[in-house]
Amino acid sequence: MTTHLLDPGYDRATALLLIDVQNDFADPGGALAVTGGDAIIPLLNSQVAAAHASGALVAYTQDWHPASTPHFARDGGIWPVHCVMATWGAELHPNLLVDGPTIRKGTAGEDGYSGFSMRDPVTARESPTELDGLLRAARIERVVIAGLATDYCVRATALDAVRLGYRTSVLADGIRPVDLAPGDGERALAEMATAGIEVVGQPEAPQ
Ligand code: VGL
Ligand code: ZN
Repeated sequence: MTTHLLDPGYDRATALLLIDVQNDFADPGGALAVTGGDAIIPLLNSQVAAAHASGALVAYTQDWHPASTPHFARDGGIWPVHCVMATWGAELHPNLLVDGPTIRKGTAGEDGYSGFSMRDPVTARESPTELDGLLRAARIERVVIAGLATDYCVRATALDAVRLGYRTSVLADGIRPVDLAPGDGERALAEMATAGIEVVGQPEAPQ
């Protein structure tokens, strides 16, 4: 049995944000399967339990696209068709412990990767999701982020969280990269650390 003792310090002012743990990313048969995406789920579930035990909020995001959007390669973007709203691929992975609100992004065809904001692919206008309002209403000051994928939605959500004034941690063992280019995941982690995000569980680089 594997035990997960990672304790990032949950309390009532902290929210655990689990990003896009959906079939299309986390299931090996998903349309945009992230290597090892399902392997993080036991750790995520133990984090959900630890967060709830300490009175922390747990919230989930879903990438939630219309069937046709400039986000998809066939409509001018870069991605295979994935997470089309109300399909199997868009559902949260069945092994994930879901106990908290879910925020959907991309709903009107927007392109943003962050759980906090969406970007109109034609006008480039940014608009917020409900996530910031939800966290402010719960008096959250700190967020702990894990999920998929390191180099896209985890990165964008974490960078937005810092900009919005939250103390922000990312669980290094609870994320996996798409790695469209080799090293994208590592570069995203370095960028997050530079932005003031605490990377929890990351072994120190050898001196
Ligand atoms: C994501 C690529 C396309 C993500 C979403 O959740 O990281 N990546 N859409
Ligand atoms: Zn997407």
